Amino acid sequence: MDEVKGVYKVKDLSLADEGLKQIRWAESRMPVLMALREKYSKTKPFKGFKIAGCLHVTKETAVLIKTFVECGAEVSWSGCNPLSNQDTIAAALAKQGISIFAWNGMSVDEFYWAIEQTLHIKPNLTLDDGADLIFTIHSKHPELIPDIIGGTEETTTGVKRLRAMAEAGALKYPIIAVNDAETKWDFDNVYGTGQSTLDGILRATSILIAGKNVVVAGYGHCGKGVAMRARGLGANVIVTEVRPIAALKAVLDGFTVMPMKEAAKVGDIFITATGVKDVITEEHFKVMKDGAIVCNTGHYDVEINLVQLKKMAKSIKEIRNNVEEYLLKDGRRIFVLAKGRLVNLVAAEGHPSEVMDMSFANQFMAQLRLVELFKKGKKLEPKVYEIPPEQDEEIAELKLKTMGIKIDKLTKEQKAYIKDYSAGT
Ligand code: RBV
Repeated sequence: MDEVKGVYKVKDLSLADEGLKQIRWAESRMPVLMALREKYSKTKPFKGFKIAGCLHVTKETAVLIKTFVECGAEVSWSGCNPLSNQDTIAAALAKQGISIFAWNGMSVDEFYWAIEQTLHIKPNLTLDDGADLIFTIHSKHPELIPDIIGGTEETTTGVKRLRAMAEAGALKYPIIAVNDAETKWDFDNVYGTGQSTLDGILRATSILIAGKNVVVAGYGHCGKGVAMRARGLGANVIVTEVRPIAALKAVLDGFTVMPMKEAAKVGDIFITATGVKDVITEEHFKVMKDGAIVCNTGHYDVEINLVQLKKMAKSIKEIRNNVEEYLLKDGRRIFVLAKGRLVNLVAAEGHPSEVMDMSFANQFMAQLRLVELFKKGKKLEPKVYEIPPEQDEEIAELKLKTMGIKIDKLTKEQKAYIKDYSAGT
């Protein structure tokens, strides 16, 4: 482990060169965020502001961190999942003088220790993925709250947690729900999760997907993306749901829908994407086929009940990187990927850079908005706020521009027509 107390703690600083190469690669695929970097590095709007961040330490996150730094911010960072940090990236960031506390394979205690370290800068802004940083501040360091002007949240699970906190009157500073931007959730959650989840399964197992029964639990944005990509590789996709509307959507999208109890008997690969706990439990493990593969792509490792599976197992052994074989007392084997944590970030590299380009452009703009409001003396109530629609449109427009795609514009007459409620047949 390489450490300078209070500044960084990473696995191995000598991995920095490899990390730098990966960051450069991501930069070349993230033109929107790079355009924002170029624009705001001139005026440095974040000068004098300190950001504590808690988000997967990946090459894309490094591009975001460097953008904040080049635009004047002081940053301190930790990962938002014990198994998703890339040691090469953490080393590259530490080497460039960024305060970072992250390594792959942290224990849960180390995970919270790392969050605590990032608070030493006494942040004015927080950036979360899953709300663990915000929650730590509220529960253990309320003395920091008066200096915090606001925060942003990256993911569905975090936004849900924060809305619950706000409803209970427990949220003490304003949060912008980056996840809920159209240019985040309609892309990152669908195409990002879809591709990277299959990527994680393939890197971990190297199996053939064609012809397999792939069970996708949850047909929200993430589940939809996963189902779509599994079908693209030739799988028979079965969806399980609890919400009637989502189930209907899955049916009309051409997927088979059935309860998990039924799906458990026929599935070859199970992927949970629900944000809810106990989606796959003992009753399902009991009827699974020998050789079934289970994994999760939801934010927390609660969707597959591994405590119960452990109790059913005679032995557990790692048979490949990120693949654990649970040999059950009745002789069947169940293979668990990435210890039930986000398979796309643990076994692969997370969402592709092109899609994180929009998510992180939203993060950057949302943080900038908090700073600009603060500079204007405007104080936001401690609530969860949406991204303004103009920001969404601007990011989509920029993204299209970088892709060289032009679109039509409404004429004056068309604009008037849209507003004219008297116009019928
Ligand atoms: N996510 N980040 C990456 N490559 O940095 N990949 C996925 C990356 C984010 C994504 O935005 C999602 O909302 C969150 O991780 C789930 O923790």
